[in-house]
Parts: sequence; C-alpha cells; structure tokens
Amino acid sequence: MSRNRFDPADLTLWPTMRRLLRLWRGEWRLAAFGFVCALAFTGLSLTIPKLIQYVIDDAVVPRDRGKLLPYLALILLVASARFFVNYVRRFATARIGIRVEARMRELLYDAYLRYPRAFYDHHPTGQVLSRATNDLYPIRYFIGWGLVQGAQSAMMIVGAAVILVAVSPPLALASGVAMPFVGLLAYAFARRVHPLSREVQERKGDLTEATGEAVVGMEMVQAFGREDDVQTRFGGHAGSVRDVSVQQADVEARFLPGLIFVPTLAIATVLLVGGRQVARGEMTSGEFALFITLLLQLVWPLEALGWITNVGQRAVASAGRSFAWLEGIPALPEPENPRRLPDGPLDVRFESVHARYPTGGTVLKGVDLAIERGQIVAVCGSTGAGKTTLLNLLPRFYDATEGRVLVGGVDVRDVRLADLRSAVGLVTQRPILFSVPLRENLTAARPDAPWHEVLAACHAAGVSGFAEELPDGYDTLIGERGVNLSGGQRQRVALARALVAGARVLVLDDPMSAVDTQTERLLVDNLRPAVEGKTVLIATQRLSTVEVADRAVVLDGGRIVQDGRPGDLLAGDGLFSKLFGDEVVAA
Ligand code: TTP
Ligand code: MG
Repeated sequence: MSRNRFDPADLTLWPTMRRLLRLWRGEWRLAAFGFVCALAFTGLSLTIPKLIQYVIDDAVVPRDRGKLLPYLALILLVASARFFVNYVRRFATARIGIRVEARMRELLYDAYLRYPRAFYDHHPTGQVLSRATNDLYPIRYFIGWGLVQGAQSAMMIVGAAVILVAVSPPLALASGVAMPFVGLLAYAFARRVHPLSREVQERKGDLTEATGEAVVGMEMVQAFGREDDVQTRFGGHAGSVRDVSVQQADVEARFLPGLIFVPTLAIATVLLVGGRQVARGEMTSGEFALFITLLLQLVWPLEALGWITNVGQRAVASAGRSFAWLEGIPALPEPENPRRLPDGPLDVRFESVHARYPTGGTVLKGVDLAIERGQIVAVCGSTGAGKTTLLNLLPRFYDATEGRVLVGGVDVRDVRLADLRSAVGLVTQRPILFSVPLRENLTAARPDAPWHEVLAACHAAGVSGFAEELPDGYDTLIGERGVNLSGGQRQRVALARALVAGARVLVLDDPMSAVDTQTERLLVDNLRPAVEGKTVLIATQRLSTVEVADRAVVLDGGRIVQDGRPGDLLAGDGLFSKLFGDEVVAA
C-alpha cells in the first residue's frame, strides 16, 4: 500500500499543489469559467485607458463636442461589461474555494473518525480542531480567490506592459522601473503581517481555552480560592492578544502608506519625462493620459500578486499539514480478508499479550487468559495494574504489541472493526453521555431496539428507578442543556446502553465505582439474569461486584498472578485477599 511509503516530509510545494488541485477536479467548469471571465476582465480593463486616450486626442484636444457623448457611452458600456464580468467571476470562484475547503474538512473529519485512540492521546484537542477549521481558511482564500486573481493580475501586467511599450518604449521603461516595487512591497507586507494575524488568532484561541477551562473548573477555582490566579492567567493571555495586535497594527502602519507612495513615484516619472515629450510634440496628450491611467490600473494587480504569493505559501503549508495527517496517519488497519465471527455466544482468549503505550513503559507483559462462552470474569488488581489497558484491547481501542487477542476463536485484527464492535459492548470507566434525551442515550448503539428490551435493560441496570422521576421521564434531555445526572446515574445509563446494544461480549470497566454499595448489591443481583449467555469481563475494585463473577483473575506486574473462584481466592492469602480482605471485615 502506498500509505506505508508515505513520508510527510515529501509534501513540498508541487506534491501539495497536485493534491490540492486534485480536490478541484469536479470544479473544472467553474474554474474554466472563472479564467474566461478573468481574461475578459483584463481585456475590458485595458480597453478603458485606450478609450480615454482616443477621447482626449480625438474630442477633447480638437474641442469636438459632438464626439464626447459617443465616447462617453462607449466607455460606460465597457465599464458596465467589466462590472458584470467581475461580478459573475467572483460568484464562480468563491464557490470553488468554499467547496474545496468543505471537501478538505470532510476528508479530515472522516479521517478523525477512523484514527486509532492512540492518535488522540498524542495530539492536543485544540490542534485537532483547528486543523479542520482555521487552518483551512488560507486554502479557501488561495483556491477561491488567489489562483484566478493571480492569473488575472499577470495578464493585466503583461497586457499593460505591451501597450505601454508600443506607445513609448523609453517612457514605459522609465515609469515601469518603480512598479515592481509595489509587488515586492506587498509581498513583504504580507509576509510580515500574516504570521502576526495568525498569532493573534492563536493567542485568542489560548484566551478562549483558558477562559473555558476556568468556566468548566469554576467549582475547583472557587472551592480552592484560586480566583486571583485565574485572573492573573487571564490577564496574561489578554495582554498577549493586545501586544500582538499592536505589533500587527504597527506593521500595517509601516507598509500601507508605502504601498500608496511607490505608485506616485511612477506617476511623477510620467509627468516629468512624458510631460516633456508632450511639450516637444513627441507624444500626444491622449497617450500621456493613457500612461497615467494604465499605471494607476497596475497598482492593484501588482499588490495582488505579492499578496497572492504569500497566501499561496500559507495555503500550501496548511494543506501540507492536513495532507500529512490524511496520508501519514494510518487508520486502524482493517483486515484484507476479514473473517466472520461465529454465531451465538463467544469465548475470549488472550494469548501472551503484551501492551505498551507509546509514551510509557510496558503495562501488560504476557497475559494468558481463556474465558469460556457465557462466563463472567472479574478482572481485579490495584489501581494502575492495567485492567483498563487489558479491556481496551477487546474492541481494539489499542492493539496488543505482542501476542493475540481472540474473540470466538478469531484474532480481533482479522474481523472487520464494525463487526467486532457490534459484538463487543463496552462500558468505559468514565462513561460519556450525549446531550440528547435519555431515550436516545439508551438506544445510541442500537436505535431500532424494541422499547420493551430497553425497559428490561433499564430495570437490570437500575435506571428505571430514577428515570421515572426525571421531569420528562425517558424524554428528559441529558447534559449541559438539560438535566445533569449524578456520576452513579451516568454509570447506570451507560450500563443499560451496553445491555441494549445486545453485544455478545460485555466489557465493563469498573461499571459501579460511583454507585453506593446498597444500590450496587441490587444491581449485581439484577445483572446476572440480564447477561445470561453473554461473556462478561468486569474490571472492578469492589468485592460485591466480584462476587457475582464465576471467576476472578488478579493482574499484577503486567501478568495474571491469581485465577480462581472469588470465594476460594478470598480464603487464600494471595494479593486478592489483600485487595478485598478489609471489605469482608467491614461488611
Ligand atoms: P490502567 O490500565 O488504566 O490501570 P487500571 O485500569 O488497572 O487502573 P484503575 O483501577 O485506576 O482504573 O493503567 C495502567 C498503566 O498504563 C498506568 O501506569 C497508566 C498507563 N496508561 C497510559 O499510559 N495511557 C492510557 O491511556 C491508560 C489508560 C493508561
Ligand atoms: Mg481502569
């Protein structure tokens, strides 16, 4: 696969441009239309100074009033045509830019959905978000405006140069000398101002993030009396937004007057040199006016070229970064020849499984564990022992670095992800609920679940008790804009959601840590019949949960050090009885 041979460092100018232009492909009609409009615009723009030349030489100087009106009408006609062409061109090209940007964004979102969990461990959320938002603006700007505007500017400059040289080569040379500086100045300006405006954006982002953090953590801030600290930090961020904005304003103040000044030098040259030529009769007054109007008309195209060069550089840089993610970060690989999971209950096997996080040491160092179909196994171990790590291998949130994980006798890497994840249901340690009605949270994994099954799951998971007391029952909106559930209630909703999903292997990561012991007992009693026929792995720190299990295993030092019936393990003097012995005494 070409994916493996990809090196983001290869994304220099041309490879990136090629990829960008590939996103244009569907837009060639609009693009061609844009370029035709640009050509027409250039032609019409160049016609106007020429008409001014004629009106002066033909009507004004000979004082022929009768010819003024027809010339005026002609100039108005050309100007209107130019207005119209410019108008439709902008509609067309803006669409291309917006569509290319949208396509790029879709590609990124699509990739985000497929990236393995490890990707999100190593990329700050802010970066992931801005790559698909702010980072794409230069691309839209360049594709939607820069390319066609650049072509139009180039045509304009060439056309004007040809006309000027044809009229008077020496004057063209003399007045033209200053003009390239307009372009250079515009480029220099863009080069300085763009990083600053980007930085202003970033600092504003920091400010927003800091404010957001303070708002989300307001409880902590107020509880620990950290208001002054937060205020200082906020002040620091606000100050740097101000400082960079001032720098940006300074750069603008330094360059913008220059951009107006340089063209006047060219005009001065025309007045000086051209004025003499007119006086000596070597040039007509009309030609003199042609020079001045054409030079004035060149100012913007020259500035635009300098500006576009810089926008292009930024677009290529930002597109390069996006393509590097799109092509350089492999999604979790899907098997080339996927195997089907057998029907019915599934067994689970870990075969000398090693697992390590890219940032840390090896967490699992050879776990061997075979779980029969329909068995309930409690995975125990002190905090940080690797329970979550072990369970996360089943839905392939991470892959084992060594060894194999098998579900129904099939290596999880040989099953299509969608199949695997519908067979393996998961309740994570800190479950996330969506900001939608409770009903939709419950059926998130299986929207067409029959309502009686949902109710049964809610009964088993202890949701029914509190759901009926919510303001709108099962239709109550959950989350920031609705009702906030307690930690234990959230866990129970997550458990019910996993039961509704109808997975054949249930992976429960400390599902009742936030539930009081009495409720837990009730739940545990309800749970057994609800998971009948399913293979269940429960990571837990609670003896009352372990007691529903047919079997308990203890993780320590990256291996399974104990394995047996919970009652037997408790009677022994291994790690298990150390972990849970106190609870028995307490109870
Ligand atoms: P866990 O597998 O999270 O340990 P645990 O689930 O047994 O602990 P708890 O009872 O508190 O839930 O972590 C094992 C080690 O792996 C620990 O040192 C932290 C590390 N780790 C990471 O580096 N990255 C991760 O994403 C996770 C989950 C753990
Ligand atoms: Mg854990």
